[in-house]
This record gives sequence, C-alpha cells and structure tokens, in this order.
Amino acid sequence: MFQELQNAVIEGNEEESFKLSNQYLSEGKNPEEIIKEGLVAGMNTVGARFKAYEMYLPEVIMSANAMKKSMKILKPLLSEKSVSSQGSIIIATIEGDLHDIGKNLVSMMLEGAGFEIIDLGVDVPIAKIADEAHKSGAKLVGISALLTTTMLAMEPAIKEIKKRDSGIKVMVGGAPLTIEFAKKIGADGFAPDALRTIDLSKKLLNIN
Ligand code: B1M
Repeated sequence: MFQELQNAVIEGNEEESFKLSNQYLSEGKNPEEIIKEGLVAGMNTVGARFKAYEMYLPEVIMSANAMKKSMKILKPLLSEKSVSSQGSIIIATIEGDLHDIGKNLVSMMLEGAGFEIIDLGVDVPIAKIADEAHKSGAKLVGISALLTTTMLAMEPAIKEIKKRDSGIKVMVGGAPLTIEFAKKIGADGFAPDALRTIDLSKKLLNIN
C-alpha cells in the first residue's frame, strides 16, 4: 500500500517522500502505519541493498535524509501512547570513535518505532554514558562502534553502567561487532542493523 513512499525513500528522494507522507495524511492514513510500512520498510530495503553492495553510502545517506524529512511531519502526530509507552533509550558512539551514520540510522528507526531517543553523539566518554543513563532513568543504553580499536572500550562501558545500576540493559552494534563478541563483553544484546534494533529494544524492555 505504501510502495510509492518506500520507493521514494529507496531513491533518496526527499521531496517525493515528504509529498507522499503529506498526501497519505490528508487521505486519513495513520502516521504510525506510514512510518512502519512506508519509511521503515523502505529503509529496510536500503539496508539490505547496502549489505549486498547494490547501493553506495552516499545513497544510503540520501535515503536516511528522505526518511528524516518525512519524520518531521509524522513524529509530532504520533499518539501520546506510541511516543511515550515505548520508553527512552540512550544512544552513543563510544569514546575515540567519530562514526555516526549507523548510529543515526539506528536512532531514526527507534524514534520511528516510538522510542524517545537521548542521543549523546560521538566520541562519548564511558563515564558520560554511565552518568546520563543513571540521570535520565532510561532502562536501555545502545552503544555503537565502528573501529576494531574503539569496540574494546565497550566492555568497560558496560561494566561502568551496570556498576551504577545493574537493572539497565545495554545493547551494542556496529560493523566490526559479532554476536559472540557482544556476549563475551557482557552486553545484553547485539543487533546487526538498524531495523533489527527495534525488535531487540522491545525484547530488552519487555514490550510486546
Ligand atoms: Co571510517 N573506517 N575511519 N570514516 N569508515 C571504517 C569503519 C573502515 C572499516 C574503513 C576501511 O578501512 N575499510 C575503517 C575501520 C578499520 C578497523 O577498525 N579495522 C575506518 C577507519 C580506519 C577510519 C579512520 C581511522 C581513518 C583515518 O583517519 N585514518 C577514521 C577514524 C576516525 C575516528 O572515528 N576516530 C575514520 C573516519 C571516517 C570518516 C569521518 C571519514 C567517515 C565517518 C563519517 C560519519 O560517520 N559521520 C568514515 C566512514 C564513512 C567509514 C565507512 C566508509 C562507512 C561507515 C558507515 O557509515 N557505514 C567505513 C567502511 C565500511 O563500513 N564500509 C569506515 C554505513 C552505516 C549505515 O553502517 O555504521 O555499520 P554501520 O551501521 C549499521 C550497523 O552496523 C548497525 O546498524 C547500522 C544501520 O544498519 N549498527 C548498530 C551500528 N551501530 C549500531 C548500534 C546498535 C545496533 C546496531 O545498537 C546500539
């Protein structure tokens, strides 16, 4: 039903994505449906094509921007329930690491799924991640790393977060990571891509 919007996202066509989102809204379509079945489904295809070397990074960024532009009008329309009931998640790229394209995609997908995202940015010191997790009351922290050197800082980060509050769950992701590595460093979960981070977050926060 939202194939045209999916295509606009896949093609990275900001104007078309924005126009179609407005059009669906004026036709009375539900904003949550537009996000899930149009924008997120489109980004899902983008992620799969990027992995299969069928799309290049600049194209992925254009797609993410198309989604972002539509989210500007859709997000304020999400019902109070869908915005707040999913809870908040702290997101950060670990210290020493400046890569944020993947982290931003993860944040956008989670926002689209109704989570409140507290994005701490890139090169975030371990103590700051632990402080913010504690202060905000968020029950889930997501840490991203793109370098084989910086991924090593994830283990002490998880230890520090859990030392302050053992109830906080930590998920990790980023291209050099594997599920085995995530388990070894004591993470509660690992997601290989932005879309699968939604299900992982729901699982870790016990949301059906
Ligand atoms: Co960098 N870089 N880079 N870089 N860079 C890589 C990672 C590298 C593999 C390139 C290469 O050599 N082939 C290599 C790392 C090698 C290694 O560690 N073994 C590398 C290097 C070496 C470097 C520098 C050291 C280069 C230098 O200066 N000599 C330097 C380091 C800077 C630093 O961080 N301190 C550097 C710098 C840069 C730029 C600034 C130029 C730029 C980053 C721009 C930015 O992010 N704003 C950049 C880029 C763009 C890349 C590549 C080309 C692309 C990364 C990317 O954005 N991928 C990358 C090569 C590659 O991966 N092909 C490379 C697209 C993105 C959508 O995928 O980030 O994997 P990804 O995110 C996915 C999943 O991993 C997952 O979901 C996302 C969406 O599906 N995911 C999560 C990510 N985080 C998650 C968190 C989760 C869950 C899922 O839960 C919380």
